[in-house]
Amino acid sequence: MSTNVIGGVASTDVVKRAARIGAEVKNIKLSGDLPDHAIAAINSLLLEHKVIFFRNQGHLNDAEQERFAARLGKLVSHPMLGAAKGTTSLLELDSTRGGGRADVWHADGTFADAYPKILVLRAVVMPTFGGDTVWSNTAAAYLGLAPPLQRLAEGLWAIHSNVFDYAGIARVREVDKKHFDEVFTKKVFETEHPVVRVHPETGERALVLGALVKQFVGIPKYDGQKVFDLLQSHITAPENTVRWNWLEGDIAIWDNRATQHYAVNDYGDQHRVVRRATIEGDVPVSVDGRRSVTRLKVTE
Ligand SMILES: O=C(O)CCC(=O)C(=O)O
Ligand SMILES: [Fe+2]
Repeated sequence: MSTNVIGGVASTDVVKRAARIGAEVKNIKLSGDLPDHAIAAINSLLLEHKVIFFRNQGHLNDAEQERFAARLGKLVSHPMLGAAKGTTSLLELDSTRGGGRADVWHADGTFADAYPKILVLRAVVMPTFGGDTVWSNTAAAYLGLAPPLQRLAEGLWAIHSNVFDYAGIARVREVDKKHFDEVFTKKVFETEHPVVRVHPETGERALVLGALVKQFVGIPKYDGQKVFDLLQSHITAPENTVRWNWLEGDIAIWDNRATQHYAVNDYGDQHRVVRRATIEGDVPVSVDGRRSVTRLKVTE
């Protein structure tokens, strides 16, 4: 194992990639065997930068990715999509398959109350051009709102569902529609989340929105769409984002409680495969101390 950094974190080994979000961490070999202080250092870098990137982690196979990720919390598999073949929990996204191109702004799994807190994504097959992923800092997006708009957002709750308005999404392929209709929505979840959650570890306020929002509680769809567009536009503002150009063997880890992400669909028919470990999250809490509530859960 390489000595480094983490643990005694040499500041030169952490290179910011944008002012508000994202850092690359160099000179560390990720593994399930890292000492506790290294794992604690990774967690605090994650809280600070929201998404952290590691190149040259080609030594990680599925099992080793899971072993490393399990050091950050409890691994869970996707409620509808299950675990990729040969793994206990990994989600595979393959560009040639339905649902394999996550080209919408979203936070992962917000249809559930305790949605994932951390994701560990590994680049398995990358195209020769394109295929970057973009992350946004949703705490910075909240901070960028004028105070009256912060207060508006703090009073709002939104219903998130896996049966969201899929027809409203651009570039839908037949294979994606089939996957959405037959696999992704075979169970139905609807959860009410506060639009502003208080981060359980940092205390920061962050916006909770994204593609899975179906509507706001108590606001008709027409007005709701405008409010959604206004708030979400602060999440997608380029200044609040960082973009990663993947090489095979890279790892990205993000804090799903304070980010959204978008996998750019600009690599044509090329093959792109990523595998993701998912770490169980906690139920969001609003600024006035109320917790998210699942209103509907149909699992048969
Ligand atoms: O394909 C990617 O880069 C990201 C896919 C995604 O949304 C995810 O892994 O949660
Ligand atoms: Fe995602």
